[in-house]
Parts: sequence; structure tokens; C-alpha cells
Amino acid sequence: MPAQKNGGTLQDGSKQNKSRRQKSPFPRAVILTTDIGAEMDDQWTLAQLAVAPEFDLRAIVTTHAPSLQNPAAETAARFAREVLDHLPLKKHPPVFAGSSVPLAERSAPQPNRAVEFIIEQSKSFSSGRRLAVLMTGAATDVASALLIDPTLADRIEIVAMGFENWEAGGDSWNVKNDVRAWQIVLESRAVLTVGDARVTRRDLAVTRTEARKLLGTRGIAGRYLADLHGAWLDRDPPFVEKVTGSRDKWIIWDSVTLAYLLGLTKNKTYPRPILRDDLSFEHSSSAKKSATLNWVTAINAKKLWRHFTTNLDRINAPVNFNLFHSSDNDGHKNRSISADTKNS
Ligand SMILES: [Ca+2]
Repeated sequence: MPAQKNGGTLQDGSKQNKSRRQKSPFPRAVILTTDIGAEMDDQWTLAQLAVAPEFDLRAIVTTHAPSLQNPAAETAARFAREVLDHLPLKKHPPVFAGSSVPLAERSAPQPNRAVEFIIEQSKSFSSGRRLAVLMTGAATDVASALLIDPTLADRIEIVAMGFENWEAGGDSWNVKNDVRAWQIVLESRAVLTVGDARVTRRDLAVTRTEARKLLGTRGIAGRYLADLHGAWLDRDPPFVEKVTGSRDKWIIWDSVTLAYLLGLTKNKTYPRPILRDDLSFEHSSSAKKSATLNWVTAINAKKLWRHFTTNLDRINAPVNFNLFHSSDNDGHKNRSISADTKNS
């Protein structure tokens, strides 16, 4: 599919960015930060990440969101464990509840075990081999980690779902839920990629029928995930229609982060903007020229969903699949990566 052209005066500062994504070898170490339970997309993203042989999911850090019952991060942690309990994995990654509230001040981190874990895990990584940190909820814990240890920025690559679009910025959820934290992230030196609401709304909308067809017959995990999608559509149809234009589809927003790491997106590189308190971007010409960020402009949804279903099928029938596809029988780390999921 064609990359969406980003218009106007900013085009001069952009360039096509096929090569910038870190070409770290698989399996790639990843920490997922998520406000899981707020909608239903986080559950799909977590499940796909956990079953993918391309990733070594080191931990799940749960974040706050206004719709999660207090304490929000603890509530989200229960949703994360519920997803893991539906997956036939040999080993579950640890789940850490992060902060249940946004940062109170720009200069004051909110330490917790999740923040400590991010910093600790990062220590065996470097600027040439970065730990991937996916931000699919509020940025609070990542920002706290960056405030406590600014050198963390040299060892992580952040991939985030957030903002309405590149030109204006703006946001209705992840960024809005802790603007200060996002300001810290943007001001840091961490390699950063953003998948916004505009591109995910266009490329990652899934209808009820599509969800059932993709996942409904794929074991306990598949049925559970398809049912979550259906239940979300039924929960508040006018809201669903307001967001998507239809009562029959919802957007799997957060999986844009996964798509990026799998090489299933088109991206552009831009000078890093300044985030104002009202969530708008200031595209300042005086900003440091070296500071950039990657912006996702298109997502190959067909390949992304095929990656999901292929891996669900494999974990549901591990013996047959491994005999057929791989010469080794050691399930998780050494599984062969199918041709579909190699970078395109
Ligand atoms: Ca989310």
C-alpha cells in the first residue's frame, strides 16, 4: 500500500526511512508498557508479542488510564495476566504494575519496581544494540526511568502508539494521560518511533467478521481474543461508531508498534518536535538538527495478521508444526521464523 504523504512545509525536513529501523537480530528483547484493559487492542498486541518467535518478551509493565479501576496499574496487571493465562506458553514473562498516576512534576520521577526493572534490563544493551520498549499506554514509567537514569536513552529504542498525526500532534488518550511524561520522552536522546491514530485508524481497523475469521477458531487464546473484540463492539455502539465510522469495527491501535518492529511499516524521519502542554506540536527550526524521530506512514495489516495467526496455530499445535517446519525441537527460542515474517 502507498505511504501516506505528509504535506506542506515539513516535507523538506523528511526523508524516506527504510533503513533507519534498527536491524537487531531476532529474537529481539522487548519490554511492553501497556494500559491493558482500557480497551481491547492491548490484549491483541500482548498476545501477538508473546507468541512471536521474533521477540524475547522480557516483561510487561502496566500503566494507568482514566478508565481503569483504581489503582489503575494493578487493574491493568490483572488484565495482562488474564491474557497470559489464555496462552499455552512454556514460560510467562513477569508482569510489573507501574505507576497508577501521572507524573506530578516534570523533574520528579515516580520510582517503582517496574521503573527499576526497565533500568536494570537496559544495562546489558548499548547504542548499537538497543532494548526495545513499546509504549502502548501512558509514558509515565518510561519517563521516570529516563529521569532517574538519563543514560538509559542510549540503550533503548522506544516504539509508541500515540498522537493524532504528525502535522499537529494532538492526542485523545496515551499522550493526554501523561503529557509531562511524553515531553520527557521527546526531549531524551532515545531512538523513537511513533505510530499515530490516523495511520492505525486507516490500516488496523478490524470488523467483527474479520476478528472471528482471524482468531475465532484458533484455540482457547484465539476465541478469547475474538470475543474481547466482539464484547468491545457491543459495549457502547455509538462510541464505536463515533471513533471508527461504523458500529461493526474497532481499531487494534497498539499493534502498530509490533508491526514496526517486524518491518511491516513504512516510515519517515522528521526533526523531533517540541510537545506543548496543550498536546500540539511546535515544529521549531531552531531545534537540534541531530534530534529526529521516525513516524509510521503505512502498515501492512495483511502480513501483520498473518504473522499473528501463523504463530497462534503453531503454539496450538506445537509438535506437528515443529516437526514440519524446524529441524530442532526446542520450542520457544529456536523456532524457525517463517518466510512471511521476515522483513519485507
Ligand atoms: Ca493501549
